[in-house]
Amino acid sequence: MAELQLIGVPQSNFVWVCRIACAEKGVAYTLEPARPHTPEVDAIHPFGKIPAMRHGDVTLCESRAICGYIDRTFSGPPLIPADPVKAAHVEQWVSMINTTIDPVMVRQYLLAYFFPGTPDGSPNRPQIDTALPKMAAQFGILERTVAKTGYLVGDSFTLADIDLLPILYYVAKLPESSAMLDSAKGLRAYFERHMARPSVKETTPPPIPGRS
Ligand SMILES: N[C@@H](CCC(=O)N[C@@H](CS)C(=O)NCC(=O)O)C(=O)O
Repeated sequence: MAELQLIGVPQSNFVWVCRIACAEKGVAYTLEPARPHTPEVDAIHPFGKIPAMRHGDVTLCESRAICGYIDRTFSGPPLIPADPVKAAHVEQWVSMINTTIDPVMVRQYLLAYFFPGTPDGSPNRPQIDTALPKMAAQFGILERTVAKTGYLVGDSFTLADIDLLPILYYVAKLPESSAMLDSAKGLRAYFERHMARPSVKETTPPPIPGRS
């Protein structure tokens, strides 16, 4: 079978999600560390975003589609449970993480530190301050959810957890969000426990050049 190629810089939380998925399934892959809106990416993603994927004649974009393909194509532990209710709950969380949590914690808050767009390069305070109350609410929801079993869904590690961990990894490095994570003791324990999984440890990206 052709080798799977993931395309995208490893620091992207969505590229990291796909790499954890491969590691969980034991799937070999190569990583082409292309930035968004470069020819390799634009050839696959109509909006030039990362990750993209090649596997023989198959090309795909969007982390959810890529992880679904990896889950169905390769053997290894399922990333999405066979049980229809649990599978729907995983979809529900992946959707909420991608459409509600990532836009606040990564696009709004994290990028206000890493790519602030301010004249002197200092953190974009108005953008950070707007994100903080929304993040506090999201930390509370996540804390209550993982309190039940130590996972977002059911009692096993799924694509929902895979989707969340890279986001928590990044926000744990920044002041306000790391304080929020410390206050959410169950979520902090969830984070530490799952960050120690080999699939997560071995795919942890190097720092963003010049930014951490
Ligand atoms: N829904 C997409 C989001 C991908 C995404 O936003 N990737 C970022 C990097 S983390 C990107 O390519 N940004 C460039 C852009 O939005 O133009 C997925 O799940 O793959």
